[in-house]
Amino acid sequence: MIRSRLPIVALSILVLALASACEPGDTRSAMRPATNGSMNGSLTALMEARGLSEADVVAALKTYTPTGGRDEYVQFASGGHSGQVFAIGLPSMRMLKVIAVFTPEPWQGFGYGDETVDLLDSGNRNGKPMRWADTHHPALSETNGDYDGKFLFINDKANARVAVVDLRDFATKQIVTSKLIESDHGATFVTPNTEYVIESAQYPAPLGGTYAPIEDYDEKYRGAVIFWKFDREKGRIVPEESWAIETPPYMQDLADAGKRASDGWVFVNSFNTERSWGGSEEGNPPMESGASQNDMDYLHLIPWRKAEAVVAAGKTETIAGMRVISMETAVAEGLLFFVPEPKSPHGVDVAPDGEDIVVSGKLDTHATVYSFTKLKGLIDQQKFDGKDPYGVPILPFEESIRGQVEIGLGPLHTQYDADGNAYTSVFIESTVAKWSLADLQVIEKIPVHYNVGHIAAAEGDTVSPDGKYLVAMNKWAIDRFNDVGPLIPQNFQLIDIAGDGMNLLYDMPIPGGEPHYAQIIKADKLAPWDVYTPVGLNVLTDEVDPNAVTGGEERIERRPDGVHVFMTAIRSHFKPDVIRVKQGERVHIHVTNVEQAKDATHGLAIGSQNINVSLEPGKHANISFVADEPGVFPLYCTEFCSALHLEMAGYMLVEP
Ligand code: RUQ
Ligand code: CUA
Repeated sequence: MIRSRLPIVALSILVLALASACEPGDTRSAMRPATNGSMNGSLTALMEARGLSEADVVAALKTYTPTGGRDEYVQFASGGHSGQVFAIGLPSMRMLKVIAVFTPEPWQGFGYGDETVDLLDSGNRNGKPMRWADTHHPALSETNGDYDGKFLFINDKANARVAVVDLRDFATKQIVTSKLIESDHGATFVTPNTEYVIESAQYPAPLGGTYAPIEDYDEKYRGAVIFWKFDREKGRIVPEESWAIETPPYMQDLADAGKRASDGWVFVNSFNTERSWGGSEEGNPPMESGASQNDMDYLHLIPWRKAEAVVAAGKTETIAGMRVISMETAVAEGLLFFVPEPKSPHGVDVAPDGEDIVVSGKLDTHATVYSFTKLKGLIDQQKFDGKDPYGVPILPFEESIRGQVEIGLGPLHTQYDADGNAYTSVFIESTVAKWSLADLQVIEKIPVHYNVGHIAAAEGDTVSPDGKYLVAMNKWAIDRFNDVGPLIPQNFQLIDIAGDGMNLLYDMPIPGGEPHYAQIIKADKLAPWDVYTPVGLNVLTDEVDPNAVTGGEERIERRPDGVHVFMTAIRSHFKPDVIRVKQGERVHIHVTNVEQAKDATHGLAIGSQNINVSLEPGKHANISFVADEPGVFPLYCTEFCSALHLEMAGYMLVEP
């Protein structure tokens, strides 16, 4: 990249100006080391000692966040096959939280003994516990096409699941899955008022989890796009009100919901319209070449409001408990159209006005810009260029597009800013290209390190993007960080897009799974709780738990179904702190953290029982297990909550 060569004097003035901008009463400035009056000299010496250029110092000043300072944006990034979601502050690039979603996360007590085990089990498939996921695309809930900061959705590509995270406590509340499909990728994407969460299949399979020989691929294998109905009041997906559309056995890829001009439509791109299914040892081309023969695949266009009416009219069949509009019905009712998209496309990104729809081909050098007005006009006039083998009408390519942008080798994903620019990641080139939506010309490119997948700009896929920052989510990080062995971190690169040029500000290693997509929300749109109120809240039902315990009510009761321990946690004791049971008895611990002080979290761990719950202030948890081994099992608090934290302990005695 081209480094800006600010004169050092100007830089020093900038530093001094920033330093003196703090009010005298600012506690943060009081905590900072005093300047010695020769800032110029010391800054130069420091730069020399650390080998920093002026551009480095400018980047540092733009990202450094003093102690106690807050970030302007929060980025939610998928955690790839860690199964989690990462919350990261921007511009500091500080990791704020790993949100446990599909994978047990001990420090959150997620998946060890309490109702979070049931939550994880609700995502089981074929009765098998699923304790990992491949999370790809987070979606913030939207109101009128803008992030509203209330909920976050995330998919699991490997096991076709969708989770709901409540942003009041940054905690997972629900996992849904349908046996209709076996994997997903076009997930999660929301309609502009979060009426639906979209999950489309990736790898075709017989719908409903049945068997069919792979030679019957064309006839029996199918894709589907699921529209999960979201109930904002309850903060939950309602599976009974959800439905799906059957699609041909192409590999449906990413999706996006129309907005503004294209509100009411959903776009799903696809590859492998060749319907290659591999079989390299059986005389077939391997999947990678079999699936990239055609010059064009199909962008799928679905008018979801119209489809919703067809579902309401009962024109569906039920497969694996899901109401499904068959392909035949979809074609007859005008619910599915194709338009060709070049070549091995990946991703479809609707521009803020909803009029432009951008698709890039991994094996093409262009970004193709479709015009929604043109697409809609062709559909209204029934002007088709034939049908695919399943009878789905195909719109003429040339008449559907506004133009193509010559981007470079391997364009992938596109985001937008506030000034009518688009940004496209260019995988093979390892660059991000900025281009103008108005004249479809590339303005500038910035190199990134290396093999960028998705990019995320601040509110960059809403109706009103902010610009300012863009994060390149790079797949490789070969020479970026201290070596840690052959498995190395992912690399997020923060890019300043506020001015005319793009400037690289910061590299952040992601020590987790490979994040695919992220969304970046203005931090002041988030209003997370400080503590759970009222005390005794069950954080999965959002209600005071019927077994919540208040101070003075602690007790142990023997009931036909086992020993019930009603326990409170408060600095620095559990009450009761001795639990006596007989071998083989079922133990139910109902424990409430009765504190309301911010950050006064306790944990309850019981040795050798695989029990470990996190009790944030006000939270109630129910733990149930069989004390099947006799012995003496210490229990203790896992959070260093006070000076007497080590004393916050007790015993479970299991008498033979
Ligand atoms: S996809 S970059 Cu799910 Cu683009 Cu991975
Ligand atoms: Cu409570 Cu440590």
